[in-house]
Amino acid sequence: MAFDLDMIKQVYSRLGSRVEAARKATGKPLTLTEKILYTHLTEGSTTHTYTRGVDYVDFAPDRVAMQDATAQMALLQFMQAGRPKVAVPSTVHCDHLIQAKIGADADLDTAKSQNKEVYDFLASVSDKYGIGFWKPGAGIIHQVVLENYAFPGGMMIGTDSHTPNAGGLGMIAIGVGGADACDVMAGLPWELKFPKLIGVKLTGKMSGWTSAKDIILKVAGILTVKGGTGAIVEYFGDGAQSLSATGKGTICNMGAEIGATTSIFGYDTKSEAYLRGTERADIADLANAVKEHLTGDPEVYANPESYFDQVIHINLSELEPHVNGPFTPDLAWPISKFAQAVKENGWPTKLEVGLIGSCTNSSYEDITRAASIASQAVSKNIKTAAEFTITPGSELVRYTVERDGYLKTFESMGGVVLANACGPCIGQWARHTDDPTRKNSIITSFNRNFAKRQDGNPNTHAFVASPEIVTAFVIAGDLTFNPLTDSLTNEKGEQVKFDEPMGIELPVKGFAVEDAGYQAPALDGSKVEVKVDPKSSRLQLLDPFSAWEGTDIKGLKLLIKAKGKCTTDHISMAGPWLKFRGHLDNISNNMLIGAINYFNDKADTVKNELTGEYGPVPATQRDYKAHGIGSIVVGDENYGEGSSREHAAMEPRHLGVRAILVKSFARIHETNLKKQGMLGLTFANPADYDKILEDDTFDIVGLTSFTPGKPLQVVIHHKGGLEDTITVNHTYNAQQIEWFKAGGALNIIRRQQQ
Ligand code: MIC
Ligand code: SF4
Repeated sequence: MAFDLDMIKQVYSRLGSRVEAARKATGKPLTLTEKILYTHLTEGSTTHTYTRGVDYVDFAPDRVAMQDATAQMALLQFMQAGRPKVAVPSTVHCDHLIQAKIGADADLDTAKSQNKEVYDFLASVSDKYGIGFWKPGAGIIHQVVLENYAFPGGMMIGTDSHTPNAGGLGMIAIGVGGADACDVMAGLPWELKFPKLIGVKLTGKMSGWTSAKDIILKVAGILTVKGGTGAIVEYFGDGAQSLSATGKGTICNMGAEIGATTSIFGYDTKSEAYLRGTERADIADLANAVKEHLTGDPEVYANPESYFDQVIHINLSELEPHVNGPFTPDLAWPISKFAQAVKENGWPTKLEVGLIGSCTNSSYEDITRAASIASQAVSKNIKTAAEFTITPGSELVRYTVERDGYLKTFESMGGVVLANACGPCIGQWARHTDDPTRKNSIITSFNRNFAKRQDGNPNTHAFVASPEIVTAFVIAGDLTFNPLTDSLTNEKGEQVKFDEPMGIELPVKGFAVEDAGYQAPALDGSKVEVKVDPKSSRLQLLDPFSAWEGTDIKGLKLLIKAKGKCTTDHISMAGPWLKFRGHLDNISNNMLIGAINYFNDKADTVKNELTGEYGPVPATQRDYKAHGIGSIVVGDENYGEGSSREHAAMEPRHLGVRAILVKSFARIHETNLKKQGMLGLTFANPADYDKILEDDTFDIVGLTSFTPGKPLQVVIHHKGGLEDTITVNHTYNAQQIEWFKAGGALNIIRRQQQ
């Protein structure tokens, strides 16, 4: 599991000179983000005159991390790249495929037998290509990375949208699709549009019930799910320095919910304490020696408006705990206004289940703060009203909090400890409910709360808050209760109030673990055989996609015009479908089944233009494919928000959709489409969305002179002979146009290997 100290030394030896060169070239003091980005430019791209939000730049990340649900596709692609070993340190983490049903031990055993084929595949590919393998039960990717691999000033990519969690330790950590990971593991540069910079200045100090989670819940309310698109969010100010490293991790983690490329905090005494506390004193020593480069320049922080594209000020002394939701993570309510919002909107006041943990909030500090509330249920004789689950983020944290008695505290008030895995957060939750048609409320300390996300039930109203607020609500069982001000009636009939939560940042006795769950790869993997059963329903080797035909694309049908929010959960649902993440044809049967059809307000019911009948989206598309007819998908704003899963791009590609035309895209999804050779287009005039009618057919014109910065045209043939020609924009650069022409980026890598 050893982190790569030599690699870190190399990064730090470049840091000073790269920062100096950048200061000289730009003639300006630098933000922390710029320092790290400039340190990771590839040798060929060392100019510093990039226009933010415009120029594509090549970077050389230090690490790659992959979780099991996305690693399968990433590694199936990597296997085709023809490399004997990965070019940068990489790890695989088995966390997403474990279903939460009974409790940690039983659920883990079930997962190991149900997913054996996939775990064996991931373990053998890792062994062969020099990738570190974290077994099921070891923990959730982002927590394990923070504990073991994140380091200040580093740059990492990960096949999961919450990779930015490592920003809590001062690393630029960015979520990507598997095809991007495949490139970096193959030693190719990784391209990113030079980000815009949003500065968040934190002043004051939190107290009482307010925690790091409330900072990001508040920021989400300010910036909304789109506000961070194309930007890196840099936090600074004396308030930032008072936050624990794991608290900073929570903020960066959930920064994915505002669409930010990533978020980051500078190196400070809290980062140092965390590194030392997780047995990485040598990294702390190295970081101390280059400390001045691991934070933004003082001029920048003194005068942020001159250096950031946008600046947000938050006074932590005044920040209230927040509850966000339902159905979207940016609907932010300060706790003092929440009860009223629940009543006014008619959301179910009874709380049925509270869930804490996940990659966002499962640090030692989180658990101790939540436990300090949980223990009051017992000491104050309050009967816990709702169900309660706890998902530790890693075996290291789980083992330590068990040793220190906190798991017992939860169990004594009715909590159920689940496996160290994603579980309910990703819909891997066999929730027991007497009536799924009833509107109901749950509250979690996770980060996403899109409809159906946790339990697949559209009637579930999911809210998001800090673990301690969730715990208090669980005990009260009522969303109109304000834990800060209200009392509860206990079993003796007395009125009791909660004392404020108390947490411990790092375990006084240090972390401990018996088996962290790590498996090192073979030194020489050339003899390791990777087997994929051709009859498997879970794994399928990839066939190359076909190249562009060299002409404009004509006569496309409208597969679906998606209405409103269309996240990757709508495009390629998780939960029960996670088991097909390594089998492109099987998982394609979930394509867009959650998207709402604009013309009938129904999910998974679209008109098949060949038969005139309404049917499921995947079946309709398979029919078009069988007839050699292409189609397009039309969508609204921030299409593809949420996850990094590239299945949301590969499924339409596999089934013959030719273009996705939307008002705007979420970053990772747009790149995923490009990587797979799809056309991702946006309406030049968003109101043209209204011109798209159900029976239209489409021609995409201008492809033979497809050029960066030059819009394309779409001719819409309406039924009855009328026609509209609209302009559509794209963000393809020269390289990405080559991917389109070749039928996908992997076809180019493959060609280079031959
Ligand atoms: C998520 O939180 O949505 C996931 C599940 O972790 C995804 C990755 C996936 O779909 O496998 C993400 O955030 O990227
Ligand atoms: Fe897992 Fe949920 Fe974190 Fe995604 S957000 S990595 S599903 S715990």
